[in-house]
Amino acid sequence: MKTIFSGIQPSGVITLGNYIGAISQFIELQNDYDCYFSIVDQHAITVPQDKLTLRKNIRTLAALYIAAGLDPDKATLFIQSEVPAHAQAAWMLQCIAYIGELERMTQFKDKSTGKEAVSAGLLTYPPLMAADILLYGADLVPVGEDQKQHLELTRDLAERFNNRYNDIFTIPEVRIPKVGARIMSLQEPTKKMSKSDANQRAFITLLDEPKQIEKKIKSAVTDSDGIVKFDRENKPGISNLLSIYSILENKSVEDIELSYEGKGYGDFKADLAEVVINTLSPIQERCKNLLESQELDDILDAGAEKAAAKANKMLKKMENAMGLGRKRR
Ligand code: ATP
Ligand code: LTN
Repeated sequence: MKTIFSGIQPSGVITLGNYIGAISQFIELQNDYDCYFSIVDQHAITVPQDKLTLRKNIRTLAALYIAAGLDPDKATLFIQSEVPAHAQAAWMLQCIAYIGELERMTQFKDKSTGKEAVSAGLLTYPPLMAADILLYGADLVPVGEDQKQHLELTRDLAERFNNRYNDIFTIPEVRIPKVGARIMSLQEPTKKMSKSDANQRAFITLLDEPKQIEKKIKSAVTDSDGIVKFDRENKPGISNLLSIYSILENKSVEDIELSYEGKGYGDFKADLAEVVINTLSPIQERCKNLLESQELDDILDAGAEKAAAKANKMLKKMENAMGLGRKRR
């Protein structure tokens, strides 16, 4: 059975973009692969986080993974910082990564440009991500479009390590969904929807109340011609809303366009709000129950134990390949 690894940062409550681009892929794949899904809290601290909020977001993300359909009997769910091998392997990979290639990452440029204080961790974020993936010998990494460049760097680091030391790493492939790989901001539809956007109206979280969802969709930026038609180039706002509708309702964009012929954006937005609310409300209900349960902690304890057992084996191989410590089995 092939192995899958992916992670989501607990840098806020996850958005509809994370759900469509990442979690729904995970759920589809869990039946056919040996899956490891992580709450990558060490990635989240590459930018400042409030400690109480971070703790809350970690647990909420774990509950949302399961509430959205992840089955802990099929996939391993764990918190990155609870498996120390990630940080240990990340250090070794940082030592073979070049500053120049890290500085070329667009996510680093986006998150550092114009900032006065940029943490070293923001620059060395990709070797930690490479460690996540390579420790499990992942064949496939399901992510949204924005992570493609990080995956390419992971492959380069794995190949460099294999050539320089010992051929121990599987070279992972990226898996990007055909639709929904890049859900856009509701306020600036040429920018991706992001949970850490300063403008709360730019994204819908999985825990937004129906009223908030209605408001955010109603105030989503569109254009002034009033025709519900997909045209990414000239009508990015309405195209993004059409994509969301199409994915959540499993209807083709053409069919949706047809059913709104002669109607305005008001009707379309009201119906889309209903679609989003209907998708999210059962997830929210399950999430609430999980957060109050001991079951969630049991799942995370078992997940960390299983992940560590697998990761530690690869960590040993890495140390042996590089000549760290003393040779042991
Ligand atoms: P942050 O705003 O803190 O950078 P984020 O919302 O971009 O976070 P991540 O935790 O970095 O989310 O990403 C988790 C997963 O969700 C990744 O696989 C990523 O590619 C995917 N993803 C993130 N945003 C979107 C989006 N707008 N559309 C589709 N997929 C997305
Ligand atoms: N960088 C990713 C989150 C992430 C990840 C991973 C994704 C961290 N480690 C390993 C896939 C595999 C992001 O979405 N920003």
